[in-house]
Amino acid sequence: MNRPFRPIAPFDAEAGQARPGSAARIGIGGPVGSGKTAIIEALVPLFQNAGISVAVVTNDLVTKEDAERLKRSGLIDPAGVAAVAAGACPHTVIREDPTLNIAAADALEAKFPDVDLIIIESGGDNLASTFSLDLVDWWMFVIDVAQGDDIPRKRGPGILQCDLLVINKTDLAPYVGVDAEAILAEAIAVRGGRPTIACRCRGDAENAGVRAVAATISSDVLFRKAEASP
Ligand SMILES: Nc1nc2c(ncn2[C@@H]2O[C@H](COP(=O)(O)OP(=O)(O)OP(=O)(O)O)[C@@H](O)[C@H]2O)c(=O)[nH]1
Ligand SMILES: [Mg+2]
Repeated sequence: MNRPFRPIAPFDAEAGQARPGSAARIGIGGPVGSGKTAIIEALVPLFQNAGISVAVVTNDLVTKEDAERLKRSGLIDPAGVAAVAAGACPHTVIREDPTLNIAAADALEAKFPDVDLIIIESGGDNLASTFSLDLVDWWMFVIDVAQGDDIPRKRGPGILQCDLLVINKTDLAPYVGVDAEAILAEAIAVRGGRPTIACRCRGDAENAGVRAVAATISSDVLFRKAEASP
């Protein structure tokens, strides 16, 4: 199996190495309720079926709600899920001082040395939210169509700087008077053509959007060839 290459990693002088193992670390940020956990729930089985082992760190403000949800889901070994309670602005612990999240990811990797991919979900935040590259190698930002079709136009560092922008809940577009294709086109334009995917976690038996997200992670982060992708 190809081992992921980690281009950016915190340096640990005492251990003499950057991190305990070689898992790739990716972030998922985005506004409250945009579907970050739902996308993780859809991604995990795709990766597992492709032989890519996954662990997850969730961030909530003062609870462990998302971690408990994933542990109960039956989709993933509950021991492979860790929770960080941010306690303050969610971006503080994924950007300004990601120590808690680095420690949580390190602990998961120490427990599961063969894990391939660690997904770190930020607590729901605003459009200015970004990840420190001390914490993750790559990060995606999730918005949804029901938040307003002007969201891409409003730009914001989350939308502009992420490695992949995901526009979720396209199934809801007709109910909120939004043209999903127009949002996608505008998002691609404001991002200068950088990766942007529309998806839905409900009502698509083919799961096409989430599969495209998994394929992007597989090629851009795990450096797998298309035929070895989820
Ligand atoms: N209709 C529809 N509902 C969705 C979709 N994705 C997520 N949801 C629903 O949206 C709600 C929020 O989803 P979550 O996955 O909890 O969102 P989140 O971004 O993780 O939320 P926080 O962690 O609280 O910021 C839930 O009720 C999901 O079932 C989608 O594609 N379509
Ligand atoms: Mg969540």
